[in-house]
Amino acid sequence: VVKVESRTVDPAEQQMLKRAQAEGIETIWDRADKMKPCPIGSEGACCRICSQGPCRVPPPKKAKPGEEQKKQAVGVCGATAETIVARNFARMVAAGSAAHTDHARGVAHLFKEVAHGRAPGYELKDAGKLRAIARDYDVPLSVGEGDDKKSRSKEEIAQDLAEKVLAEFGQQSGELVFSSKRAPKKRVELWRGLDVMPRGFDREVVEIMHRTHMGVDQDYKNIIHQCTRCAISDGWGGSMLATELQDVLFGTPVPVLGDSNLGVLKEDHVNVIIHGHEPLLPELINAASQDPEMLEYAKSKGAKGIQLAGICCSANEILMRHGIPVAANFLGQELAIITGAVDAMVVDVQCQFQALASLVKCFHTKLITTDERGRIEGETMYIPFDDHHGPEIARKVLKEAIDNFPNRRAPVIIPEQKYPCVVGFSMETIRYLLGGSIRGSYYTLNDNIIGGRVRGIGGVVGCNNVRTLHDNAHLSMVKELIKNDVVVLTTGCNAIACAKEGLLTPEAAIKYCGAGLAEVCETVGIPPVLHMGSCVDNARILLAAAACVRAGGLGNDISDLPAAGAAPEWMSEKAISIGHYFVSSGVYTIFSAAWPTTGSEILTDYLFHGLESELGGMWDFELDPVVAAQKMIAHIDKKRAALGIDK
Ligand code: NFS
Ligand code: SF4
Repeated sequence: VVKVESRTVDPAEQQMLKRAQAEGIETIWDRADKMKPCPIGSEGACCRICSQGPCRVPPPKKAKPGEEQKKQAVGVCGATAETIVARNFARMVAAGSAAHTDHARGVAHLFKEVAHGRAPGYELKDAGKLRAIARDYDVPLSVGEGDDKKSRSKEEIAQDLAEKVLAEFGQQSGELVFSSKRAPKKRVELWRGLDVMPRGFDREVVEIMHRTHMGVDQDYKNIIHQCTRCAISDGWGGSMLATELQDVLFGTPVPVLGDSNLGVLKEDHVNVIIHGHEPLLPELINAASQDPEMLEYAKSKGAKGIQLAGICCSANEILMRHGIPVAANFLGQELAIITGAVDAMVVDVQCQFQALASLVKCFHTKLITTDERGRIEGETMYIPFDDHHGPEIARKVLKEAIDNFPNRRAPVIIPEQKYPCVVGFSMETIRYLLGGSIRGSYYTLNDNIIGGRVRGIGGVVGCNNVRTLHDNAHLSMVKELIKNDVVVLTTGCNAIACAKEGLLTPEAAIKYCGAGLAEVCETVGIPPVLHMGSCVDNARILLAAAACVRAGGLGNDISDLPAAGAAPEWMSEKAISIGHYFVSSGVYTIFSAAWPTTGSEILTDYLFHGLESELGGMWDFELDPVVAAQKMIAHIDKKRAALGIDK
């Protein structure tokens, strides 16, 4: 029997893994043990884009002294390792960007329907943010002149804005609005000079697919060039749009207290897990769960109430807007079901194991898919969401969960671990908390960085990866950073790992931080690790970085900031797109767990070193998360020295 401690550092999840072992239930760790990854594929050195292959071009063995060094093989068509590896990397960027942008598309469609009053259950909650976005998109906020000047209603503004936003998906030329207006001036000029300003969301993804088709772009630098344009269209486009429009519809997050880990489930309540990425339906499920009629219905089935809990990025969305507890991150999705306490798991898109469908058959749990793009063979039920019948659909989903409460069969075992967390640090909240009252900007944060109390900023984000000890890299890296006075901005599954460890509380500052950062956290009353949301909310980190630049004192571009980014347990294609837009924005970005381009030394060297002279940011890879953190700190110190604030 495998020791559960070798699989996850989380004691609640270890308990569930023990149960799985005892009852012969298979989890992702068991499947990973059985599945040996293909070494050539993991280096990216395998091409299967045409039927003359697959062609394998692994790096040749190093020649022994006196022997002639063998050349690296090329594909049947002559494609070099550089081309093949770059193509594979590019397709990851395309898929990741497509996921974020297609998420934005759904939000934009809903936004339009809300603006026209055709989407019951929703409203335009944040009028201030609506106007700010409208200004960027040149949508007039008023009509008439002089004495006749009249402000336009929220709905009128939103209707115009929706058209402009939706047009950007199919836009063929020109520039995306956020990319050109929200990035620092110097960055935009750099991008224009390099000809990497994105033209339209869909176009950039399609172009990667075309260029990486057999026999098209066979110059690795040119392939990466298009990766840069596509990644910018994600970070400073699709992801940012998803985040901003969600804020308009559901509210911009402000600090809120929540709970984390499997102990948030309640034996005597109907437990509904919200798992996936798009908060459109979860927002309404939350509203429905507070409906007295629904509560009565739950009681009629013998439950004391309804407990919602999240997994993955939907968890982050509803946690930071409503304080709904988070049960687990990516690798905990099966373990939640293994409690035997989950009456329904509601999924939409992204990061959902197909294995859930067979796992729920060992328990009473209903697996409810809700998105036409994300069906799972063997799902218990499909209740498709649509913009026009949201509240009805949310009630239907909830009713299915309640009806299932009396069907629990396996003994319910809920781990007791449950930790509080303070979340909801949107770019605006950080500005409010760490901004000077006079300047109303990020000046106080900058001032603390210049003064050295805060050494720099670390963005630590991203997935879990079953090939690494679950949550270990996240936690070791974050602790190393805050110990060295680097304030951490977090999203995604890293944020959930930190929540479960108690790092998202102001008290964590005294326990884990260096003296300088601890003092700042204590004065302001914030945790040293600031939860900024889901993975599309990495756009909030970009906006925070742009705000730091604008506040002054730390150079003129994001690449001047003492800042670094990381995804210590990444696994998804989305993570590669995110990483590449951080690099394209001028950030030193380091990944752990695995690196997908080792099949070409030349290409890897270009990503790790060559890009710096073009973009000011570059990729890096380091397996050991503490060493990776030290490399981030070294980069931060390099930037401090360049700014002359070395001490
Ligand atoms: Ni990001 Fe969110 Fe988690 Fe990774 Fe998946 S949930 S969008 S992809 S695994 S952080
Ligand atoms: Fe092989 Fe070239 Fe076809 Fe790729 S495109 S599979 S390298 S022949």
